This record gives sequence, C-alpha cells and structure tokens, in this order.
Amino acid sequence: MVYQIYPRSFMDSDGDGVGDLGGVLQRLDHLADLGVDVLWLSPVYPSPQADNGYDISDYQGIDPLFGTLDQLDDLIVKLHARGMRLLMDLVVNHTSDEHPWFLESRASRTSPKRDWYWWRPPRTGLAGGEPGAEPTNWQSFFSGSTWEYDEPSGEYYLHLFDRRQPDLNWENPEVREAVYSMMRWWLDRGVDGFRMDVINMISKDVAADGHLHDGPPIPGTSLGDGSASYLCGPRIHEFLQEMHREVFAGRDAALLTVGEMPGVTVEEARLFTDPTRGEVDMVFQFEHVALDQGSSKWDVRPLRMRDLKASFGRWQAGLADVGWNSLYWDNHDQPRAVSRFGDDSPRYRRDSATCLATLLHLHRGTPYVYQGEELGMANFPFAGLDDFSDIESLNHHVQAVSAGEDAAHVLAALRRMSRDNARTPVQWDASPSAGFTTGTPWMPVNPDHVEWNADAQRNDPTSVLAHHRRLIALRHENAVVALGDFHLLLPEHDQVYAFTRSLAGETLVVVCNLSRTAQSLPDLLPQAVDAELVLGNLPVDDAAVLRPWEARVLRLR
Ligand code: TEU
Repeated sequence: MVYQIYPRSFMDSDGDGVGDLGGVLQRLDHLADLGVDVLWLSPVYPSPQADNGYDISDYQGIDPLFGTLDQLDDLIVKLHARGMRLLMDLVVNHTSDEHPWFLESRASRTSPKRDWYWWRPPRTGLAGGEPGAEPTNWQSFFSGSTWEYDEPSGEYYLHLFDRRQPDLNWENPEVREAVYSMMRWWLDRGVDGFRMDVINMISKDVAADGHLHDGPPIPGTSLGDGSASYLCGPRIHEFLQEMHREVFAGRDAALLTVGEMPGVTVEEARLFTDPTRGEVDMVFQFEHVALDQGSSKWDVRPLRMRDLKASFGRWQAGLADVGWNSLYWDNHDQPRAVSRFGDDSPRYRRDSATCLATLLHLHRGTPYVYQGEELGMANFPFAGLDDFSDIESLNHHVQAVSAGEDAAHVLAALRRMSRDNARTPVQWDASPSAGFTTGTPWMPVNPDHVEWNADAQRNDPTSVLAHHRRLIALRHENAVVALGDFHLLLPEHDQVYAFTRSLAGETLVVVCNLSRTAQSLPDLLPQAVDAELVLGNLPVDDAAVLRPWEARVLRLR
C-alpha cells in the first residue's frame, strides 16, 4: 500500500508551524508500524506556495520551508533501509509563474522560451484585457478564465489552474526533454517513482495553425467547459510512452508510476495502464469522488450506495484482465472520508472509519492511505470564512458570492467539500498542538485531537489505527487479497456492500454494512453465515446479524 504525506501538515521539526522533512524523518516508526510499502510525498520543491507547493519554481531543489536536499537524501536512505520506497510528486502540467522558465518566457514575445508556455493574442476584433477577448472561453479549475492577460507583451497565457500556475506547452520537444532530464535526475538520486499531477491534461487539442477551440457554454456563466480540449488530449498516449522510454526504460522494473487523471474513463485507463504499452502503472480516477456532486464539487448531493457499487464494480471489471486500479477515499484534495462517506457522530465514527477502510482495502488494486485517515481523522469544524486557507476554496467563495450566490450557502458547501478539511495537522497526541509542532500550527489543529490521536490508538487493538495495520498485513500475507478476482454481490442493495475475491480455489466474501441499520445476513448472503471470520471491525456476537457499520471478511468453507 501507498501512504501519502502532505508534508506541510504531517510533522513539524523546527517549530515554525509548518511540517517538514525533518518531521517526516521523526515519524518513520509510525509508517513502519503501519506496514507502509511506499511513501508518496506531496511537493517539497521550492515554491511560492500559492497552491501549497503545486506551483513549483525549481524542480531540482527543496524549499527551505521543508528542509534541505541532504534531508531528502537521508529520507531515501532511511526508507530504503526499512524496505519502503519513495514516490515524489511530479507537477509538470504547469509551473509556478515564478519559475525561471516562465520568467524568461514572459520577458518578450521573441524570448527563446516563449513557446514553452501557451501564449495567444486577444480574440480578433477585441483589445487585450477586454471582457471576452480571452483566446478561448475555458473556465479554469480555480478562478474565472483560464487566460491571464500580460499587459507588457499584449498576449494571454494559459493556466488551467490558478493564474500563478501557467501551463507548460508539451507540444514543444524542448519542454519534454527538460522534464525528462529532471525526472532522470531524481531517479539517479534514488527515488523510486512519481505520482504525476493532472498528467492527463498535458496534451491540448490544438489545430495546426495554433488555434484552440471554445468549449460548450457553462450555464449561468460567460465561460465554457474546455475539458474536451485538454482531458486525455490527442497526444497524451504518445507523450506518456515517450516519457516511459526516455526516463524509465532500462531502469529498475520496480519503479512505480501513478498518473492523477481527472475525468479519465475506464476505457482510457485500460490503455494507460496496459503494461505492454509502457505508459504508467496505475491511474487515480475520480468517478467515485464525484458521485455526491451535481454541477460542481460545491453542489453537494447525497451519495447513493448503489451508484458507488456500480462505479467501483465497473472499474474492477474494466481493469480485471488488463491494467491495474488504485484505490482511495482520501487525499489532500478531498474532504475526510469518515465525514463524507461514513458517519462521524461519536457513536459511529470508529465503526464507520474501520468499515470504509475494510471495503477499500479488500478491493483489487493498490490501496492508498492519506495521512490521518488511519486515525479516523474527520472534517474540521470551520466557524467562518477566515478559517479557510486553500486557494480553491477562497477563489470559489469570491466568485460565487460576486455571482450572486447566498454567502451562507457558499460557506456551507465549503465546510463539507473544502480541501482544507484534509489539510489540518496530523493528530499525534492530545497536547495543545497535537504533537505536530512546538510553535503555532499553520492551520488550526482539529479540537477533536484530544480524543482522536495516534498516541491514544497505538496500543488499542480496537482502534482505527490497529484496524488499518491488520488490513495492510492481511494483503501482505494473502495472495487472494492482493490478486484475487473481484465479483460484486447485491448490486441493488442500498446499505450492504458485498463482494467476493477468489484465487486458486479460495474465496473470500467481504460484507460491509454502510448504514446505521442492522442487517440480517441469512436473508442477504446465506452462504456467508457459517463462513470463517478472517477479519472484522467489530466483535461478532451473532453471526447472523450485521451490526451498524460492521464489516466482515469471511472465508467460504
Ligand atoms: O489536483 C487536480 C484536480 O483536478 C483536483 O482534484 C483539484 O485540485 C480540485 O480539487 C478540483 O476541485 C491536483 C493536485 O492534487 C492539487 O492539489 C492541485 O491543486 C492541482 O492538481 C494543481 O496542481
């Protein structure tokens, strides 16, 4: 399994309130105890931190905020000594607007690096900066238009995310070679692979004359949806195959790559992860984290369990013979799973966190655990707008309120969906700063840390942490968990999520009650009633009754 560290919120070693590499080095026992195989480190490179490091101004260094290159080297050595591997975050769809490449590109229209980014003149007939003069109507992920006007040169540059994150032009072979050479430099240092940020956005659908196409209008705005022009664009497979040849070919076959791919379909994922094509090992897909959303992530809807099953079920089936799944509930962009998919009331928080974990870890694929998920960390009780820090949340608030949305309604959506929910400090102990820092934490510690923390759980066999340890060990020790075929049961049931995993004559039945209502097992899965209990999240008094949020892994006799 892969454990994700968001370094700014993991552990602070120098008291400045921001987590750092020294902090990661102090907590290696926690990772080893859990059974982590691979550590994915979110960006630690020099960055103005407009998007907490996803805006990189130097790909080959460490931001002093996080430490030094020596510490990174030390981390590689210490992880390897404990049998763990390190994945770095590769953010190459865009750079920071303070990256020297962009500064040079911006300097003049004739700069040798002008073409390293997407520069376009204002729309014909309109003056630069005038509303509607943007080269396309695309809406950015983080703010209004994807185009920022550059007064001195009279042209616009493209940014799919914030204006401080200009998109690199992958059409230019020099850009690609610069990225590949940087990747080789990290591999030569000993890192074991990359998690590739929005990697399915690097190929844009551009006409031979350089024209980019408008997207369908987005109701209620003057903007359009440009995603057809940049999600899995025309050259995406070519670029990833080239990267594979230029960077990974001939190196250790154990190197690992995972491509983050918003909007990727199962059919595309089969191509991306087919080992014979030489692209990436697995992708992060977004289908299951969009099931509780309407027109946007801020339009929160109730999740229907049968939709979740249908979605996971299709991905399991779609990548059964070719390719490989990554399995996640949480990461630094998602609200906390126990609050979102589980039940974070005091009565059911522990049970639902362990139930969700069982469900995820028993699927076929590589499980990812995001820091704090193994402790059952929950969403933060945000009081007001001042408590938010994330660029996406703040930009959204400004835009939505200026577009006339009710401020209280916008705030309610932020509370549930903001990425800040995932970014509060990891709760190590019950002390005032949760053992995260000796200083003032950059984000407030969740007040529930007095009860919910690693110290309280480490030696408690019933804890969320202990349950994760058991799930991870189960996969390590049982080929059927790692490799077995997946078969969905009870697809129509709205509370019980059940499936089998089978390999070489052995069959496990996994049954999870994702509700507060007790369920009768004989009515649902008679074959499971007298099966052998391999692992459960609650003590079983009555084999016939699945209690609220109970999960069982059973072996058919
Ligand atoms: O995220 C890409 C992405 O599309 C998102 O999930 C997005 O951040 C947002 O949550 C959509 O509502 C990646 C990184 O994981 C994210 O932290 C970065 O902000 C983003 O790319 C830009 O680099």
